[in-house]
Formats: sequence, C-alpha cells, structure tokens
Amino acid sequence: MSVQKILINGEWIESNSGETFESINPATEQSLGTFQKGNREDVKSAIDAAEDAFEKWSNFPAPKRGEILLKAYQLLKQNKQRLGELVTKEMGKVLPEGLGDVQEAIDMTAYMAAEGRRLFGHTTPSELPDKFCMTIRRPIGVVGLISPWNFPVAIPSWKIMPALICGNTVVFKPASDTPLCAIEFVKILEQAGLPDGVVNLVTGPGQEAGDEIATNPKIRMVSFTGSRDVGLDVTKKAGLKKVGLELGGKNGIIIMDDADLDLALEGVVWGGFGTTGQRCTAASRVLVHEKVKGRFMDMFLERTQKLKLGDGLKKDTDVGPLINEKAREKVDKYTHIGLDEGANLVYGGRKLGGKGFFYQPTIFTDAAPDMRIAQEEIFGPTVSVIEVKNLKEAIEVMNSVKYGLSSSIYTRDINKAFKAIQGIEAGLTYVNSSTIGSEVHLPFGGVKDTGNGTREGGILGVEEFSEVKTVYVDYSGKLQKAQIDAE
Ligand code: UN1
Repeated sequence: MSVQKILINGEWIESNSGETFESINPATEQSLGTFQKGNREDVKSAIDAAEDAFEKWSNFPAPKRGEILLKAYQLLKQNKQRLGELVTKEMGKVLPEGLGDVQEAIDMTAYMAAEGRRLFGHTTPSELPDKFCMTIRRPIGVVGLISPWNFPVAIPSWKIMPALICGNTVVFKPASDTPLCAIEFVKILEQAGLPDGVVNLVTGPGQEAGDEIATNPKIRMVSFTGSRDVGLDVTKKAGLKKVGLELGGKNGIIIMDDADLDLALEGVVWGGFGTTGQRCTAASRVLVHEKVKGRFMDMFLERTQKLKLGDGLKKDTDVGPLINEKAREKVDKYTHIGLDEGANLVYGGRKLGGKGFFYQPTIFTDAAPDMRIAQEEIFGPTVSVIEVKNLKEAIEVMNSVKYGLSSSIYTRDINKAFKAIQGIEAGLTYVNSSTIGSEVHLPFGGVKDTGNGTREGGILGVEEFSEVKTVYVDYSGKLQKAQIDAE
C-alpha cells in the first residue's frame, strides 16, 4: 500500500520525523494507507511556504481566484462518487452521507467561487463635504486550518474555500483519523491550478502539528473545529491571532403535544443516529411533552430496533461504525454513567463483537436534565429522552447545557414555534425538521461554549476569513476635521 506524503510548496515530500501512522477503515479495521507523522519542523516549512506564496496570491484578482475554485468545483463534481466512497471507507458514515459530505464541499466551492466577484464592502456618506468613505476586504495572511474527521471533505472546504477566495494562504492540518480524504481533496485543488505554496498540507498528530499552528507568530488566524477542550487550548496558545472556533453541541429536539409524531420520529432517528451520532449537530436529547411521551417512545423503540448496523458501503446499512476504539470506549463509558445516574436504558448500550467499531443505537428515558448523559457531548449514537410539561420547561431544559449549537422543535402551533425560535439559546433552530441539515450559504456556528461567536458558511464565512479596512478619501484639497468641522 502506498505511503502518502505531505504537501509543502507544491511538492509532496516525507516528514522530517521519519515516522508514519496508519489510517484505518472503522468498519473493517483494514488500513487505508500509511501517512506522514508531521512534526513542528514540517509545519514551520509549510508556514514559510504559505508566507512566500502570500504576496502573489493575495494580489491575484479575486475573480481569477474564483476561476480556480470553479475548476475545483467541476473536478469535485466529477469525482463525487469516488470521494464519497472514500469518505465512507475512511470515516465510516453510510454512503449516501459520504456523498452528502462531498456535495457539501461542492456547494461551498461553487458559493465561494462566485464570491470572487463580490467580496463586498460598504460605501456610506461622509459627515464632511468632498470626502468619500468605504470599507474594503483584505486577506488576513497565512491561516492555519485544523479540521475534524466527522466531515472529512465538507469541513475542510468550509475553511479552505473562503480562506482562498479572500486571498489568504493556508496551512492545513486534517484530523489524524481521515488523512486520505484531506489528501485527495487537496489534490483536486492542485489539479484545478492552485499555485504552489497557496495550500500546504501537513498530516500528523494535533499535539505537535496543531500546536505549532496555534503558536507560530507567522500565522495570523487559526480556524479550528473539534472538541471544546482543544478549542480552549488553541485559544490560549493563539494569543492575539484571530481564532475561529466551532466546538461541541448537546443539541435537543422538542416534541410538543400537538406535533406530527411521525415527522418528529424521522427527525429524532436522523438527528440521533445519522452519522452514528458523530456530528456536532447531532440530536442527543429529546425533550418530549408528557402527553405524547408514551406514544412517541413506542414508535421510537420500534423504529430503532429495525436499524441495521454495518459497513456504510453496503446498501442496506442504516448506521455505520464509530470512528475508532477510543470513541467506542467513550460511548460505552457514558452508557455506564447513565445507568449509574439512574436513567432508564431502554435500548442498545452494547458494543458489537467482531471487526469494526460498532455500537448499538442507545436510548435512555427518564433522564433528568442535569444528568451527565443529558449535559455532556458523547459524540455517539446515544439519545437521552427527557419528559417536559410545557414549552416553557422545554426551553429551560434546552438551555440548561453549556453548549448552544443546534436545536429543533416539532409543533403545529406557529406561536409556539416562534417562542422557541426566540427563547432557545443556540446558533441554529429548526422548526419541524431535525437538528441537522445546514446549507452552505447560511451561517453555521453556535453560542455559549460552542464557540467564540464566529460563524462559518455564507457571507459570515467570508467575514471570518477577511479583515475589513476602512478607507477615507478626502478630495476637498484642504484639511477637514471630522467631528470638529462638521458641526
Ligand atoms: C458537524 O456536525 O460537525 O447540518 C457539521 C449538518 C451538516 C454539517 C454538520 N451540514 O449537520
């Protein structure tokens, strides 16, 4: 099997470390190849290459940068099937979701390619005569991008595409569980004609490579998606760099007594067990009205029993494996925590034997809102069902966690829907739809400990990866004093 390399200044080379690691298919435990264990020295070289490439790239007209993205868009489309299968093999999600992961990157690339002819600033009148005021967008510089394994093509695209269209150059460190998806994605950018050094890729463990990205003063911005603890660490180390964070979630679905229960069931199963619960936006809590809880639980159990675990490449598989054994251990640990806390385990709670990191979809009922299983991010197929009496209590329970990424309410009452939209503390609220399903042209991100207020996607994604410069042009030919002459 081939030994993969890292990309620095347009050349695929070996790491200084002389060390490698394997990427494992989580469904079969077979190796997908050998990868370079990049170290600090590699990251420093990548940063230097990005710094050297910056002047030319940032001065290359944005519409021309957009043309390269447009070419990448075409190549991604042509390679969708191959890349989608690779996502399934390396990350484990079922093939329709693997293809969806790639589609999200295709969409983001198209969106950002077109941004090359916008990148709007503002103009606004001056308080003085013969004076012109505007804002323009400038690139930030060299940006460090650290991406997770759960969306191994989509999330890199959320970071790389806006970074490029804004004129930044990139040092990209993908998660160590999905290096091959990252390499194949970057190869598409190369094929699209991206100049050498504009995107540099270093695979390897976060502790060394990620740490260098966070601390190196030549990097002006770090964008990180991953756990809260690592996000906090990146922030501390990054000093005054701009930091974009998208951290965890403990997302909930509210089911009111007037909800369409069939529809709510679809949303809960998709939100809770889609991607085997390994989404920041996964629905790990269901806050169900006491009047419909019994009926809903019968439906939920019946439906969950029918879910088929297996290799995501197989057509009849509903739920794929967890990413690795450590993740499975964590999910299992939370099953025991839930039992110890006195929640009622009504389904699942076990590892499957044999190859692959499979874990049964797991349902707890009678969970109290303050139990650890209802408060902490498990990142697996574990759903805690909490009974609520009314909308007010549902919103209180929804907001009782430290995270605030996604949320959802099922109701037929428009007033209740809008009260929930207003009252829920989250970056995303869905009405009559699950907690997942964001689209690339809308902002994505959360409140509270989910991040630091930045958003990816849409126009806010452009904002994240650019600086705003305010420009005043005085064409009066004399000294005019703002605030003083304007009286
Ligand atoms: C994530 O969970 O890490 O809405 C990202 C969604 C996807 C993106 C999720 N489009 O769930």
